[in-house]
Amino acid sequence: VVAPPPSPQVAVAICLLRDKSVLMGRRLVSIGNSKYSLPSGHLEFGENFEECAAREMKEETGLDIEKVEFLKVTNNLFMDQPTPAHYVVVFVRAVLADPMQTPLNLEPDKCGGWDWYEWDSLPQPLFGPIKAMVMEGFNPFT
Ligand code: 8DG
Ligand code: MG
Ligand code: MG
Repeated sequence: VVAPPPSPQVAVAICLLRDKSVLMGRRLVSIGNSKYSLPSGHLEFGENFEECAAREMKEETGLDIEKVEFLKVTNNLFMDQPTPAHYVVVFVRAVLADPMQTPLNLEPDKCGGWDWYEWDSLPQPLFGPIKAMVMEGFNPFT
């Protein structure tokens, strides 16, 4: 039996904005392990981007979000991984439905914990794709 060729996958990553800060966490999964990244996850069959963003945010942090807006799409190759991967990533921004709500680390096997970071002092090391976007001048606040 021959394995089917791999396919590109679609993910949604969320810039959750609170004052001057965004929510980030340290990845504990193979792609980008130990690097800081935004909450994100795979688009499920039949979902729109806003639904995916709200679902992944709820699953990973317990937070309810609103005002989800499309920002940018990127094409990301991870060819030097043990299992090569190809992601089309839809970046959105959103805000908290309740500004008093605080993030929970609901997938501690995948994330070291969530925290708020000001855009001009993001945590290091950043996950490659978001690092590249920041270096190109991407700013989810503008
Ligand atoms: P799921 O099973 O919950 O659907 O997925 P997940 O476990 O939450 O997936 P994820 O790793 O959080 O996100 C899916 C992929 O998105 C990730 O493996 C790599 C890709 N991705 C990029 N660029 C970026 C980025 O800048 N930030 C984040 N967070 N993920 C990104 O290609
Ligand atoms: Mg995720
Ligand atoms: Mg997820």
